[in-house]
Amino acid sequence: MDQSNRYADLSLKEEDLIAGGKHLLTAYKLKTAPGYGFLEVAAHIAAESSTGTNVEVSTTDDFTRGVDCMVYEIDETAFEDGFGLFKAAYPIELFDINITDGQYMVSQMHSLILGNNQGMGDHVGLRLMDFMVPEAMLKKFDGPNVGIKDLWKILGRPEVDGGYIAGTIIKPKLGLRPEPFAKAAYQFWLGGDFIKNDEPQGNQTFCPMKEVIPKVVDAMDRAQQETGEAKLFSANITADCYKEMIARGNYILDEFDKIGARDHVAFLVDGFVTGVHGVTTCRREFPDTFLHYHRAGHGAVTSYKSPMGMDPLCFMKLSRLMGASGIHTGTMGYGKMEGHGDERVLAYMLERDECMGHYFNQKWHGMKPTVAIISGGMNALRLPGFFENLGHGNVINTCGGGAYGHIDSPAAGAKSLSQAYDCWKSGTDPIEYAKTHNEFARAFDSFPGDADAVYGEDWREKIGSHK
Ligand code: CAP
Ligand code: MG
Repeated sequence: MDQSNRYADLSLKEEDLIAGGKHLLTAYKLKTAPGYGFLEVAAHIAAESSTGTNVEVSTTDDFTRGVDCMVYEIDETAFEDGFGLFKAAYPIELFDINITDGQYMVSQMHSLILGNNQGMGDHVGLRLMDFMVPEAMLKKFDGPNVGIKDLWKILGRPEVDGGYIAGTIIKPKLGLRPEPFAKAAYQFWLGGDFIKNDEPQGNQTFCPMKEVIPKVVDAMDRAQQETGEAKLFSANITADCYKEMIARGNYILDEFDKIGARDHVAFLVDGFVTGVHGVTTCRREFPDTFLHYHRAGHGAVTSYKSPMGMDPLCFMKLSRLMGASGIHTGTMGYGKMEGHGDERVLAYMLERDECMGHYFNQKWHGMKPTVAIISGGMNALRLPGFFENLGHGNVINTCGGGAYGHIDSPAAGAKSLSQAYDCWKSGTDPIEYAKTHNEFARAFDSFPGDADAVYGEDWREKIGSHK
């Protein structure tokens, strides 16, 4: 049934919808199944995502029709791969508010704008490319409470433009028992700021949480005393049940409290696999703890290889609405994961108070920022180019292989990361910089494949021998 006479009005103007402030706007990439018209399917999506179904139902009344989602713009040939674009406006009345506090929830919003419409049979691809939340809704999402400025403060840095946070992920990913785990942490902290659990690390029988955490606390204590610097640890509290997450969180905070370092802890939540529930549990149960949104599995819905799901930009926006203090944005083409240089916008959308996305300008109306966490195949050699592309270094960067793969030591690996930032910030040519900075120079020897690819094979002669 073609429902475009009810769920589409191409005379509606986007500027009027924005000025009215009563709609959440969306942009979708769509390819119809053979035999279906573009507007027909777009209207069906609007129906299924708001007040309708595939047929007229007799229970519909005038009020119902007043809150229909409306397709207001289409461009059937917008993309080279045979996909078209349509935009649709959702009246804000469609969105669910909590009975406890009147706040909007991300779960229902997600299930409406990217829910059943994913499985419809009259399209072969539907991807949410961008969305824009109006002020009236935006102010009623939790948003972040803790941010990078709180971490800068702990590190003794300025709260504005406090710079690069050099981090790592304890590697190997699995298989370290408590003693070697804590040793790995201690060794990195001698040169770096921030350590995170790798996302599958939690409470394995060979490394029980209640054995490893006290050892990590001790490692932090020793590293802080030895270096005279504050150190940070992002502990994974991901679990199926919120009670387990809260129990883990409380246990970890209590342990770090023993050295007065409760605020040196972040909580890592695997927000894609737990869903909004896991993130919001952490956001609300531990409002004073930095919420580290790790997104393992997100590629299933964000990968550019897929005609489905959502653009990574939408994923980022959802995480800020939920209240993530920081989220993995990928490495914008400089590391091992899928991505490209123009993904700068992911970081800008998270950290700015207003940002132009792929289709919409999003105003955040003072919502606190979410910091970009840069991870995945990074090392000191890749960082100067990354900072240049992004235009700043106010990020958390975690390099697992890039730190523990440094041929001298994890501490040297950590130092090479901060040196890479210093090199870029000072505008020095990396080859020149390497001549006077041993840890950075030794990163060339540690990652010769990257060194050849990024700086050319003659780096060996230019830098000379550093041992
Ligand atoms: C990085 C990492 C992260 C990825 C996830 C890993 O380790 O710990 O999970 O960064 O991707 O296991 O790969 P390396 P993303 O530094 O050793 O690569 O950050 O894009 O969500
Ligand atoms: Mg990992």
